[in-house]
Amino acid sequence: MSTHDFQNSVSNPSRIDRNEIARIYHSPLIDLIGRASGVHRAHHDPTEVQVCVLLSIKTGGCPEDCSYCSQSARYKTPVENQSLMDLDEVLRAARDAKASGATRFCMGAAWREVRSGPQFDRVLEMIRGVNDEGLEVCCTLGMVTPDQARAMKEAGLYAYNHNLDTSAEHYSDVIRTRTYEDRLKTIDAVREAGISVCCGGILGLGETDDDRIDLLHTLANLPEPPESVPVNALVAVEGTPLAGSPKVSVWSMLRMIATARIIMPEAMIRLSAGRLEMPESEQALCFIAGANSIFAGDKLLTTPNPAYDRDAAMLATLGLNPRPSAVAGKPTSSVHEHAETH
Ligand code: SAM
Ligand code: DTB
Ligand code: SF4
Repeated sequence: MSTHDFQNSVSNPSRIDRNEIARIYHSPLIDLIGRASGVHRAHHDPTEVQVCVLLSIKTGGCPEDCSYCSQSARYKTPVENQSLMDLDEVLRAARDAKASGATRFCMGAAWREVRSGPQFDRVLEMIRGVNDEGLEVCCTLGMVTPDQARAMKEAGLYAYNHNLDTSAEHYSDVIRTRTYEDRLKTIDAVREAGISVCCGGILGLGETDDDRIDLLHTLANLPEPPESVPVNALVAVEGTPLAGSPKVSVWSMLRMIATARIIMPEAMIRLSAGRLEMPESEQALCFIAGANSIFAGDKLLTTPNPAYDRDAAMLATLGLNPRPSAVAGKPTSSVHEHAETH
């Protein structure tokens, strides 16, 4: 790493001042992207992206009222409820994901919180099975207790996703059935259990720049910054209170991604929901600004995502290679190889 690159990153990212974040966030976009790109290159291989696959293992009927979500039982959306999937079906999906070049497999459930019992035991079996495939296994199941987090760690869980979504102040405009504090408690339980933390947010919830800066400030000042920070653009779903919201501009995504990259230089920054609406040129800018992961496959949890082959072609065009799994003995087959077989 050159001295110049090092000076461009924030020296102590775990205690970073809000004014400093605001200054970075509001700097001229062209400078912001350039600086973020330098930090990215100093801390990561800029030609590498991690390819993750999502699977909704329990869909819809959620008691929470998150105003962006297709799976809340409170809104009439096009999503069909589905009870917890069978172990075999999940393992089949994980093997398919691995064969397609993904190295991280994330299982999502439309639960407010995990309840210990037969369903949680089945999820623990899923974690064991996916881990045995040499994939980084991630779950997002709502709130968990310290004991549940430890049980998941023991079963082989690599990461847990639990987003803060927006600022503490704006949170109650978006979600009323739980608090920011609830969210932070789960993140704490996950961290204490020794599980890698995946925590980020969504743009397009009617938040201001100050809300975005507050979210970044909270993330970077967690006792340990998250290893993974998903940046989602709202997918406006019919029937939810946020249906009809304006599309998030690429410039907002770039400011968010670039600032996150500068203040959390080691994290994986995931260009998550919203890619279907983004031309490849816009996605390329996000990778230049420091994003280094995507969700692949034609479905996220319930909403559409670019087709697999389209992403493979985009990565090949940009000269981006899928990053090997952190848990596998050897790298899985690459997206490029897969693309060439089509
Ligand atoms: N129920 C669990 C929870 O809320 O933590 C896990 C599943 S939830 C669907 C996972 C994350 O997906 C949410 O925290 C939110 O950040 C993101 N998400 C959900 N719906 C979205 C949408 N319509 N657009 C963008 N991101 C969304
Ligand atoms: C995250 O931040 N984004 C992913 C993953 N974590 C679980 C989920 C996006 C969901 C988008 C809406 C849907 O498909 O239902
Ligand atoms: Fe439920 Fe999670 Fe959707 Fe909120 S985001 S309604 S907790 S599935």
